[in-house]
Amino acid sequence: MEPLNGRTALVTGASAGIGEACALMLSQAGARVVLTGRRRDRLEAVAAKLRTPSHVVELDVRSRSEVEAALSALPAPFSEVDILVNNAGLGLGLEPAHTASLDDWDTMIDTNCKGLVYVTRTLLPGMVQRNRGHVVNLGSVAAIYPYPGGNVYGATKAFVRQFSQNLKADLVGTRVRVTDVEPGMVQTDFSLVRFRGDAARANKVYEGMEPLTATDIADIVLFCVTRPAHVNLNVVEVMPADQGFGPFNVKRR
Ligand code: NDP
Ligand code: 8X3
Repeated sequence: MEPLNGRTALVTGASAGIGEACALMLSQAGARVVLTGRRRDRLEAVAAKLRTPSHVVELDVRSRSEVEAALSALPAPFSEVDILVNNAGLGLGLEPAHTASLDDWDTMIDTNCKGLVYVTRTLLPGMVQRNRGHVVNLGSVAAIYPYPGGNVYGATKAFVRQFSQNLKADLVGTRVRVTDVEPGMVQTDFSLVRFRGDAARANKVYEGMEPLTATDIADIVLFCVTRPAHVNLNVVEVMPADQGFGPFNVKRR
């Protein structure tokens, strides 16, 4: 395992769930951490738990100008980001395409696709210039396996998969690595956000089965970023043992 001492990690959406777990685990492995997200109080609470130096940036990844301004002016010793975890994201709703909210679709595209692109494009030139870096994107099994109501959420994660692989194509010959981590069901605030604060509905998603935890995913992210510099994990797909694939849906009359 390559140690992370002296390395700088930047995690988007570090205020909860998988992002928070990644910040904690990367810090435990020795990296200093830049925590970004919209909820400053939550970011500061996470920062207080870290054992390495940290820097909090209140940031909505949907704002290109905010992203460019904040991330191109990170203070020393946080200015040279070695590990970018593009984690900020969300699913909204589970309605079929013909009744789903177009506003929700906009929000998912703006956050999961455009936000990820803004952050990556701002930090990538520095990584290439230093010939050192790792971009870890949070995709999803929803990128590959369709399900009813997954319409735009799954499509945003398919974008993340293809963008990750195209980044890798562009970066061949540099020591900048790219990994797309694609989890199945992870119990976080994800379903609470998807169902707009309906805790009973959110809890039902994980009822009677053992979901992945945010720490399970952070552990995988840590594994990816601590491989020797010549090793690039392209895509890591992970599901709970209790989750599987559905059969084709056939409507019979
Ligand atoms: P959470 O809801 O627990 O966390 C989401 C994080 O994203 C929060 O820290 C939130 O911070 C941040 N975020 C959301 N919108 C924005 C925004 N506009 N700008 C900045 N930050 C934002 O969910 P998870 O931890 O589960 O999700 C993290 C990632 O993992 C997402 O990309 C999700 O799609 C993906 N994923 C999750 C799975 C699951 O089953 N949980 C499975 C597969 C993938 P704040 O609100 O403070 O801005
Ligand atoms: C979140 C996992 O299966 O709810 O990306 O879409 S799922």
